[in-house]
Amino acid sequence: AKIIQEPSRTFGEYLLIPNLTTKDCIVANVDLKTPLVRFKKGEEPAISLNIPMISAIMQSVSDDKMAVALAKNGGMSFIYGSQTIEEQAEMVRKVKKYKAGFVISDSNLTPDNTLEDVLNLLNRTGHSTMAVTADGTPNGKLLGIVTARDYRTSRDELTKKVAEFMTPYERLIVGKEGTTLKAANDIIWEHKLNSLPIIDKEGNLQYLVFRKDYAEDKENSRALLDSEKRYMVGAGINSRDYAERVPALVEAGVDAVCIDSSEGFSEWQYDTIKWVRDTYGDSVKIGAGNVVDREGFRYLANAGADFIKVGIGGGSICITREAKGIGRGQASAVLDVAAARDEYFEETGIYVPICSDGGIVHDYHITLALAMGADFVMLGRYFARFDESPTAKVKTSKGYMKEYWGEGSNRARNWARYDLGGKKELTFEEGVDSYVPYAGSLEDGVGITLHKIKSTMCNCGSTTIKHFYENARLTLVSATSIQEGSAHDVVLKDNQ
Ligand code: MZP
Repeated sequence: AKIIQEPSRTFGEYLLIPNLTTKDCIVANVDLKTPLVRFKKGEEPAISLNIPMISAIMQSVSDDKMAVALAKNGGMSFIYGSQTIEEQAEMVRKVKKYKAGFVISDSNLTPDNTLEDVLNLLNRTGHSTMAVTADGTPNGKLLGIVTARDYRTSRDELTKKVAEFMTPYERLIVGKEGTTLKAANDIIWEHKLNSLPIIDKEGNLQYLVFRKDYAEDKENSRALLDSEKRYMVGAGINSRDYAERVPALVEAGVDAVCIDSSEGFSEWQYDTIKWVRDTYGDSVKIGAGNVVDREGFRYLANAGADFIKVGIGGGSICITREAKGIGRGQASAVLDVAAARDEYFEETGIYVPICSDGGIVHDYHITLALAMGADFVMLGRYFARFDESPTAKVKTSKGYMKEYWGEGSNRARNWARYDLGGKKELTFEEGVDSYVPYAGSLEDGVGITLHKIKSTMCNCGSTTIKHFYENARLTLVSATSIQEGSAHDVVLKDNQ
């Protein structure tokens, strides 16, 4: 055998070293937009994510409810494929039926409600825009239109868009968090504005309030309210029934599919990608994987994969390394594959995004993955903890937990993910059934995680993922210095 002498390393063995933070390097200026699918040099990718996070192709993680919640926050779910084609297509259909459009306010809202209340209602009803009327009925006096922040548009883009819609004599006046709808309308009229952006304490755009004319001017309203837009959603497929599954998913409106396999350096994946290309050309986007090295990446990139997932055996519920002795430390895998992606880009002028899949334990691991060259990360355990995951919330002696099980566990029975032919009765488990600590709502959890990522990027002098990857400096840490990294040599008050 050929022995790779460098040990296989994982995220916990690295730390970032700060770079100069310039004055414009503030959290509000960090843009986490990242490509989802391959693109040619000088061109824009057909699909981008507004945040570098997608949810795992797992029964215990990604159903239609998770997909809507994550899409609202700028990411994307890949709905699990270990269910019938009809069931999976129906979940995709349910996500796509949500319109990022209008809802008339419910009668419980009054002009004195804060805009936060309005935003909560938008979130609950799965809409991004609401007309608020004095009595809550469609025919009532229109007080204003509130649109939730457009999660697919960066703050700068949206601010530019707001400016475009203003007539030249108007100025951009910014309202503060906590304003009531009535107060917002008063500002709009007093300053002769068409719209008022509302910002939070950190200056991030939260939502916009529009002057009522916009509702009366149908043409403008339609253009302004991004209304034909729908949430993006992906779906997992396998290399067996793709000729039936992919058409059903496409018909349901899926934005991208991804071959879900614990080990993707295979001729079956090649055939699956080729079938999609022969059948649909470039119009159906397909991810593939998982691989952990340059060879695996190049094979799938040459096959035509739109993005490539990286990681074998690092998932929190995964026992593949124990069961089969294959895998690679996640950091080493990402570093190697990122270098292969850059080399491929140099050679061909085609950029194939890579996704670090599994093994994210702390929020900072996401930041490290981005610094090491991942374009985005896929997370299972992380999303399973939230209200929006499909599993039961259970009270245990250690507090509230959510159930979380692997696709290779007896519970999921997703044998297609691990299939290499052979007799069915010889299948063996590669995953476990477990609990993860309950963590509340996705929006709150993701909000904190993103804030941490952005703060760290600022420490490293970057406001974009590309700049961060190109300029980040990482250091390996010794076992002793890892100990130094958490509270030490003090007696924690909670433990007394
Ligand atoms: P994590 O975010 O929980 O650490 O890892 C999630 C990833 O683990 C998934 O995206 C998938 O690649 C992988 N996975 C899912 N099921 C199993 C299993 O049963 C598994 N072994 O390894």
